[in-house]
Amino acid sequence: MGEVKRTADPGGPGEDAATRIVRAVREDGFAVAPGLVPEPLVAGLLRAIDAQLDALDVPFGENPFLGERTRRIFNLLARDPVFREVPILPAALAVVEALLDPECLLSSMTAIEMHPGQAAQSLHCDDGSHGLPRPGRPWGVVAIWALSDFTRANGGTRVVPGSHRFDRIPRRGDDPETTAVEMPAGSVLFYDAGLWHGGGANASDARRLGIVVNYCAGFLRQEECQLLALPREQVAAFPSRLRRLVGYGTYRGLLGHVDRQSPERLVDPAAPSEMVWSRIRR
Ligand SMILES: O=C(O)CCC(=O)C(=O)O
Repeated sequence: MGEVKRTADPGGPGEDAATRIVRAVREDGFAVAPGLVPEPLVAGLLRAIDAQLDALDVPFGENPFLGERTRRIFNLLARDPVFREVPILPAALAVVEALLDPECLLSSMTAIEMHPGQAAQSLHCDDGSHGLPRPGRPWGVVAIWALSDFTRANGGTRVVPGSHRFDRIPRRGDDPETTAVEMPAGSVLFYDAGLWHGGGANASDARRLGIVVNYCAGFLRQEECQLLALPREQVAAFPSRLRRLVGYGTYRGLLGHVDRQSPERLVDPAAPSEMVWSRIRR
């Protein structure tokens, strides 16, 4: 499968935080950025998630993968305006754009509340559905926002360092050595979507809460079809960057166009719309 590295690289002298994270994700497949999420935002997200868990009466998952002691809220952007801040937090988006490119998409965004007694999730890759050759360039980057502390005891995400370089996705019965990611609330775990990983087991007496923010290359299909999942009036109120992240933009001025214009024009007639055709010379 390939050589396994044990730890994320601590970074060289003089590197800024984003460069260090990008380098570690490229080399090790993952990296943790502590203190990336401002405390008031952590508090606002916790309030909104708890309100939605109640309002939607979210049940536990129906299988071991979703987690029989875990509750998930999908399509977060439709639920509360506070979630709009998450995919575009500049310090996090800079890392994602450096690893993918600035025309990447938000693939899905899910709140995960893991209760005591949750068993470990099976190892998997988040780009496993594409069937693209591997190893290769990153097709997706995932940012897990810790809204509570993540520890080995409460189910901190298990990763297989270096496994984004393996030539296949995990199979039933694979049992490689894993590292439990430990990080305080307010940290973000970034990983290459090709990394073997899974939620840990929660053997503590408290819940583990986070948001999984999954980005993909701009020419791939998103996990959540946000063009349909998000009411158009909501999208019209999004900042332009967020509109384009959910799909109201084009890739290289071509993929995703509507009548030769950027789909952002459907929610904002003044949106920029430089298309590939204007660049073609006679
Ligand atoms: O909760 C985690 O730590 C990881 C969750 C995950 O990888 C998934 O549900 O696909």
